[in-house]
Amino acid sequence: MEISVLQTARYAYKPKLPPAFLKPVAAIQTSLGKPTESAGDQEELKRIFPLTYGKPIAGFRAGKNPEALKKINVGVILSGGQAPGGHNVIAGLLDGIKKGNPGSKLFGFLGGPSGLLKNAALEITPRLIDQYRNTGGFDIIGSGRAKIETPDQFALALKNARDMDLRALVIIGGDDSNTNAALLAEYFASRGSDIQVIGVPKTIDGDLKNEYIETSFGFDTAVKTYSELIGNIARDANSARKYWHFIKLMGLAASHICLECALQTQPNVALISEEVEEKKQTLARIVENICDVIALRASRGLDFGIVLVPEGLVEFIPEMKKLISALSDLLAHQASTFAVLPSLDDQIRFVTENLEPESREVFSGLPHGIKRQLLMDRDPHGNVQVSRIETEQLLTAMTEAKIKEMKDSGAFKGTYTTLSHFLGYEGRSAFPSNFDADYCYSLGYTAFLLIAGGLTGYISAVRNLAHPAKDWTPGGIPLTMMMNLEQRHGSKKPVIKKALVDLKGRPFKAFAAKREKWARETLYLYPGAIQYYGPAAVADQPTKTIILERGSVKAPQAAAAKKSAVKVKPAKEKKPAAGGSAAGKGSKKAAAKKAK
Ligand code: FBP
Repeated sequence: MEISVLQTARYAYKPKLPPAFLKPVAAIQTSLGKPTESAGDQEELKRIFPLTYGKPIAGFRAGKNPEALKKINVGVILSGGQAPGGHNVIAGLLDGIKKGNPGSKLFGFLGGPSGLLKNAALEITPRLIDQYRNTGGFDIIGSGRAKIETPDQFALALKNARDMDLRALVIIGGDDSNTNAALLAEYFASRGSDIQVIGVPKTIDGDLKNEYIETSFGFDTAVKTYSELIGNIARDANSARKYWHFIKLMGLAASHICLECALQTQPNVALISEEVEEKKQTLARIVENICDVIALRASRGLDFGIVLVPEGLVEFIPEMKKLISALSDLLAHQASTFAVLPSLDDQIRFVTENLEPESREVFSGLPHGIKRQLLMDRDPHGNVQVSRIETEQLLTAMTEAKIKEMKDSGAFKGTYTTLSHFLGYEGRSAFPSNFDADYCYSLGYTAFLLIAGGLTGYISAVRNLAHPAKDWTPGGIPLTMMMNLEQRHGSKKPVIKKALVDLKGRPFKAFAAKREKWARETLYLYPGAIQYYGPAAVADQPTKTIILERGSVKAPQAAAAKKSAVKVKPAKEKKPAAGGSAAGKGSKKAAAKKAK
C-alpha cells in the first residue's frame, strides 16, 4: 500500500513523555490521596455508586509494583466523534501493557461500544499499531455512538468481557462515554467482577474539562486546523476585499473551538453562544450587532470581513431554544399526522398553525431553507438536530436583508456580499499535532499504569499541560468526582458536567478585551498549517486556551511563545489600487465626506 511522505515520517515520531514513564513499569506505584466528593448531588450519587463513589485522586511514585508484570488482557473502545490522537492513546496503552508483560494482549472493540455488545473485537498487535502511530482518525477499530444503557446491555457487556478474560476495559470518549464508563465500573463491581474500567477524555469540542482534566484530546489539533483555514480565508478576504465570510465551526454545545480560533486569528466578529445566552440576545439583536460591524467597516471603506459562528449557537438564543423545544414536542406528539403531509409547504403550514403565537412568529420569520432543516433533519427520537442547522446561512440571509433595509434608508453606503463555510470534519481526523500526539500517548500509558495499580472507575489524567512534556504530571481522577445529576429525557441522571465557556475565565476575557479593535480594523493573524517538525515554539505550542487557563508567567511554553513571537506592526488600512474605497484612519474622513 502506498502511503504519504508525512505519514511515513510520523510513524517514526517518538512522543515526548513525562520522565516517570521512563522507569520500568514494575517500579511505579500509585499514590492515593484523600477520599473525594462528586461535583454536585453528593448524597444521590453515593446511592447510585455505592462501590465506586468518593475514591481518592491517584498519582504515581517510585515503588515496587509486581502486579504490573502480570500477563493480562485489556479491551479498548473508541466512542463518539473522531478526535486527532485516538490512535496514540491506543499506542501508549499497548506499549505500557507490553512493557508489563509481552504476553499480555490488547483487544479493540469494533465500531464503538456496540462492538463490546456484539463481541466484535480485533487484537491490536505491535505490528498493527505501528501502521497507526501519530496518525489521525479512529480507523484502526472504528468508533460509534451506541450507548450501553439497558440492564440487559450491562449484563451482556459483563458477560462478553468475562468471556474474553479481560482484566480491564478502557473507554476513550467524551462526557457521555465517560459517564457510561463510571456506570460500567460500578455495575461490574456490583456483580462481584474485578474487571476494571478506565476512561480517557476525548472530544474536539473541548467541553470535557474541569479543575483536574485540563483539556480533552483532539481539541488542540482541531482548533489549529480550523485556525489555519480561517487564516487562509482571512488573507483571501483581505486581498480581494469584496466578501464577508461567515464561518461556522464545529463544537456542538460549547463555544471553546470558536473562542480559541478567534484568539488565534483575530476575526472581525466571533459569536460566543454562552455570552448570547447570558445576555439573552435575540436573533434580531445578534444580526443587528453584526450589521453594526459591517456598517462600521463599510464606513471605513472595508467591505469585507470574517465572522465566526459556533455550531450550537441557535440553542443558546432564547427564542430559538423555545422554538426548537416546541417543534420537538409538536412533531413527537403529532408524528402520525405530520408523517402523511405530502409536501414541505404543507408541513410548514401545519407547524405554523399548531405552534404557540411566540414560536409561530419566530418560525415564520426564518428563511425557507432553515424552516426545512428544522422540520426534516431530526434524530430517531424526533428531536431537531441542531448541528445540521446551517446557522452560517441563516446569518448571511438575515444580515443581507438587514443591510438592504439600511441601504434603502440611506444608512449604508458600501457593498455587502457574503460567502458561508462550515469547518468541522476537516479537523476531526487530521494528523495529531505534536501536543496531541504527546498528550494522547501519555493518556494511554497512564491508563495502563492505573490498571496496573488495580484502580477502577477512574479517568486517565495528565496535568500541567501549559508546560513542556517533561513537566507533565500523570495520574487518575475518580469519575464520580466529576459528576452531578441532570435532567435527561424526563428524569434525573448522573452525568459528567459539561464545561461551557466561562465568561469570567481568562480566554474569554482576553477575547472580549480585543474584539472591538478586531471589528474595526483588519488585524487578522495567519497561523498557517500545523508544524510537526522544527523549534518547540513553532511545533509544540499548546492552545492559547491552555496557556491562558493554566500557564503562569513562568510557564516555559508560554514564555517561549512570547519570546519567539515576531512583533509586526499591523499595516495601515490602505486605499485599494483602483475602484475601491479608502480605508484606515484617514479614510474615516473620506468616508464621511462621501456620505455627505
Ligand atoms: P464527541 O462529543 O463525540 O467528541 O463529538 C463531537 C462532534 O465532533 C461535534 O463537534 C459535532 O457536532 C458532532 O460530533 C458531529 O457528530 P457526527 O460525527 O455524528 O456527525
